[in-house]
Amino acid sequence: AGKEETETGARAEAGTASGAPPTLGVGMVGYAFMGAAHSQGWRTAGRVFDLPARPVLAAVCGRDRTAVRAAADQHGWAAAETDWRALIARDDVQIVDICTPGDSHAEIAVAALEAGKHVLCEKPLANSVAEAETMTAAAARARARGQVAMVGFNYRRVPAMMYARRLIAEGRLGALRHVRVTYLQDWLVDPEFPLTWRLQRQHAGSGALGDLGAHIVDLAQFLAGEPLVGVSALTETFVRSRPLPAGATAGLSGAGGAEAGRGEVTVDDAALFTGRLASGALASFEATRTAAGRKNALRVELNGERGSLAFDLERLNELSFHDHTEPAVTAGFRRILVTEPGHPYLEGWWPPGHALGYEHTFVHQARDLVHAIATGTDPQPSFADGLQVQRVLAAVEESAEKNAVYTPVPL
Ligand code: SOE
Repeated sequence: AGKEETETGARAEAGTASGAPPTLGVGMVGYAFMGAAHSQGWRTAGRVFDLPARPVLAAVCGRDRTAVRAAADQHGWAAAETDWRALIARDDVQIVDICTPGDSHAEIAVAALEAGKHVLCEKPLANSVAEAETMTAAAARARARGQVAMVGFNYRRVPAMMYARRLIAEGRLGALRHVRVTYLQDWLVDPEFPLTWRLQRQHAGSGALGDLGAHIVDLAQFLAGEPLVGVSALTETFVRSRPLPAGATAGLSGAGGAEAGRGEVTVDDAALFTGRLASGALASFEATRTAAGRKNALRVELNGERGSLAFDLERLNELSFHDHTEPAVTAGFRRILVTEPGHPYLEGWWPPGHALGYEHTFVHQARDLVHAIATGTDPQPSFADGLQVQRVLAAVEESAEKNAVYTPVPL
């Protein structure tokens, strides 16, 4: 098939004479935990949803030739590259998907956008506000040329979260009073867990704050439909030195080796903060990787003058809704099973009650990005949204550093 211009101007492979949709070649940088999750998304989106263009897993990139080849075979990528610049330069790549640690996001994203590619970048968008500003400026210039850039805040794409946003936008909660969000994990409880890149400021930017706090800040602003305008924070690093990794580490696992020595943890283990939304609603946030027994506990509750909504990622097919306009004697939280064809994203999946999971959020993310590219619309969340989250994270760190603590007067 020859090449043709998509509506946005980026090149896509033309469809076949049989009427098959054109293809969009994806080039992914990084292939660890997030890379595996994104691969699932790209592999599946075109098979489940009726898309205007079909994603093709063109090439994956990583520095270790043997490992990246193995990852390509495991996850279904046609080719493997060891230099991200070579990946960006490929003619069969129209979307560059960045799944690397935060310290390389800015350089890769800006280069890909300048090279005329669409970009999907894992969260948090960058390691600093300055980097996020540079990326957002590059995305704005690229937008004028018809390219799009999206941040991978995948939890927006849990059907129950998207449906919650719909209910809030329809006014079912009325004016918001409280937004309460927590994201608790426990993989850093063990003080002997090794010093992987997620524990080093130069690679990760921050700790639980950027890793988990970024998600809950994005969700709070997305669900409420308004930005945070002020924050007040506490952060803590409970375990200040950890064993250096013995050998390769991947995802949230890895072993430390006594012989390798120890290194300093340069990021937070936990962040706790309050915030005020533009409307005056009050928000509270807790992000930690040291909450024993909590594996991936992202919980959200919103209370408005007409009702409340509650969600728990560990039961992600459910949304609790209380309609405060109903008679008090029958009102109360009820469970909505978000698996109906009329719920967001469910049109492509299983019959009602046949539940979805974590990986489906990445399928939905791929679906939405392909739609944005094909229709020439701004993808959500955009780099500008990612920059707004980055500014909140920076404000949280600044507040925590200033540490304005008031000691109760002893009786
Ligand atoms: C690790 O804490 C992590 O993988 C995050 O980096 C992801 O963004 C989150 O979705 C799951 O946990």
